Amino acid sequence: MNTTAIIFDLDGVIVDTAKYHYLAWKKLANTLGFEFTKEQNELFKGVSRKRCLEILLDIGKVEASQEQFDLWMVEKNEDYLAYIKDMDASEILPDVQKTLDYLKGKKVPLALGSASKNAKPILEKVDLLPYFKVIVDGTNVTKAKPDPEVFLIAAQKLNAKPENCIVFEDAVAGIEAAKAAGMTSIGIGDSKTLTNADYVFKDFTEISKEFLEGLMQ
Ligand code: B16
Ligand code: MG
Repeated sequence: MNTTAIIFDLDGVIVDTAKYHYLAWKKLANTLGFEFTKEQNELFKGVSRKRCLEILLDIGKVEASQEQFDLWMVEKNEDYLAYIKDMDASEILPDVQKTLDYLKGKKVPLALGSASKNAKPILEKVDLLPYFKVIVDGTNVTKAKPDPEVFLIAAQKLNAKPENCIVFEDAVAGIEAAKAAGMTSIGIGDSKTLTNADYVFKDFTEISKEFLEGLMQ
């Protein structure tokens, strides 16, 4: 395979922001009078903010007008932004920077493909913005993962054929999106959850230089 581009998801791959999303959703659920568990939060990974709120309200069996729905979306995001306010490079997940440095050294073009509308400020906070030639995030897409749109736009912007792209993803919806785009998918997380991925690693500490080199042959 001749790899011409590598696309990274953000939340759960580069930084562990899932815990902050969880705290913000849990706060809203508790305000509305119900519990929201870490297990339920798994359903929210890689899923757009709007879809997350729809699922949350289903869990709590809460009905809302469009106006109320929009207010809760804003409230959740404000809480999330407060949690990530002081985020810095210490929150980059293990060996991610090492992997980015290695790929940069090999001159492989890198893209970010995230569902988050907060992706750019997060990359700025953790000082990783300069690594990415292209950023495609929740502000650029109309269809959320598992739709392949986010990854296809990234490939197009990098002038790469989808079959020559590799996607690092932690979410089931993200792996499905990569598959639907016709790209090679590498799951970061639990192999029992990410069963559709072409490869799965617990985290980047498990990914060897030899494996990365093999991908680029
Ligand atoms: P925001 P990713 C996703 O990011 C998160 O996994 C998901 O939990 C979140 O709801 C979504 O971004 C939207 O985030 O509210 O910041 O726009 O994993 O695709 O990088
Ligand atoms: Mg993710």
